Amino acid sequence: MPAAQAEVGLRFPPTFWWGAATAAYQIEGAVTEDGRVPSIWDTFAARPGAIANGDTGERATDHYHRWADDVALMGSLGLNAYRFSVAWPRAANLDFYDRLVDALLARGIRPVATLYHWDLPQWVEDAGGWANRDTAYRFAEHAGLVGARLGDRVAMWNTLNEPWCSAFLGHGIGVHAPGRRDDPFVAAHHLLLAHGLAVPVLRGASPGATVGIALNAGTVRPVTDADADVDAARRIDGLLNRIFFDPLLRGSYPADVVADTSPFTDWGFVQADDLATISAPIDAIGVNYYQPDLVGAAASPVDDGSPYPTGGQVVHHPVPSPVTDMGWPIDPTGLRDMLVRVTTDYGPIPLYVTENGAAFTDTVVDGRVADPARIDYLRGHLTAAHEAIAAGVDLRGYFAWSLLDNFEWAFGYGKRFGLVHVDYRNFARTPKDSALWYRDVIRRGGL
Ligand code: PNW
Repeated sequence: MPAAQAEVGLRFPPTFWWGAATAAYQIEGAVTEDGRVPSIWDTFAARPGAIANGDTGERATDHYHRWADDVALMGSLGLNAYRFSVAWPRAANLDFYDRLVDALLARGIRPVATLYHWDLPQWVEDAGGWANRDTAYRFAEHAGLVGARLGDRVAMWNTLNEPWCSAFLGHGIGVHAPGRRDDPFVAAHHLLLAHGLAVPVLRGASPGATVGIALNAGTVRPVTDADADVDAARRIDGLLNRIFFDPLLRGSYPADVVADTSPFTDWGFVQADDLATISAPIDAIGVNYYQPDLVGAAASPVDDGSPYPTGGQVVHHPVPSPVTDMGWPIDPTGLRDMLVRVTTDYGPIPLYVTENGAAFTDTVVDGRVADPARIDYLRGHLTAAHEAIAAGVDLRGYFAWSLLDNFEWAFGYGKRFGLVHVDYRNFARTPKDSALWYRDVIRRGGL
């Protein structure tokens, strides 16, 4: 029986957005072409030891030159949405994105644009970067520029991708660009302010579009139900989830987070009207989910190199599940629980899974990539997403991370998240078995 007529056990809504996601620096390459200026990731990648194997985004997957083939590939997989990011360093010439958006629409693929997926122009960093409040205003100007060019065609905007990573990895432990160890809380606040300032700008430029933000939300569980472990989970949940969800959707920072973090920051950077700006109404939240977190109280203060500033009071426990090539535990219940929790605590608000996926060591054998573990990962997480819908979550779409194998930040090209394999010697694309499986899921509208 052809796949299209196969039984569908778990049917998704007919309006569901079936997508895949990428980010500019991870796929484009062409870092000196058409007026692109350097970003903090070019600078960071040039720092000895910053990136595994000395990799950089200089050529990446060469998508900047192969975009038309890549859009054709998306069409052949049946995607009806594609989430990409617009490189701020390309602000001087947005022709590439103009053509990309037209090509997507010509194939019936909704363009979903992220305005900041971590590639801050180096000139903005040199003026203080996210530690400087002015950067939020520079970002709103950038949003206006991109909105004016693409706003008539983009279906959904994500202002920022994962401000948690920018703040806590970029400014906390310094494993992401710009590699600073200063105050992640001031960076987080200025990122949120940037988002809030951009929302009305995008609404003006793109009246029909959905406007939102993509957060790396996660489920944080206590290792036992002892009070101290439950309190450790509260702290980490505060530093991962509520520090973003509360200002965005409730207009205030959580009091417990402000209290917990008083040894590290004084929050004096929050100005009178900021929270009103940050909580500008949005249409949807994008959630990027990879793994749950299991935490407990530390018997005595430990420094485990964690990005969460807790003064060493929390320990992260291994989750008893199989892991991906990143060492990240595979636990789809964390996705379901997170979607339900966001809806219960902050909703009802339309949600999109804007990223979900797994790295495995994939190789091409006779023109084929067998990646059954990725199929299991995707099936498990789509099942969890379906459970969330059944529980009343207004989930509107799902974007696999990633369309292509790509530059996995500090891990370089060694970690392959793609549905499509990239051979970095000649940039050949080979859809993995998971891509073909996903195509069939999309055709059937379910699992
Ligand atoms: C996300 N963490 O990054 C990003 O949005 C993607 O660009 C990236 O390729 C993908 O997930 C896979 O890593 C994250 O340490 C990086 O918790 C690190 C973390 C979370 C998300």
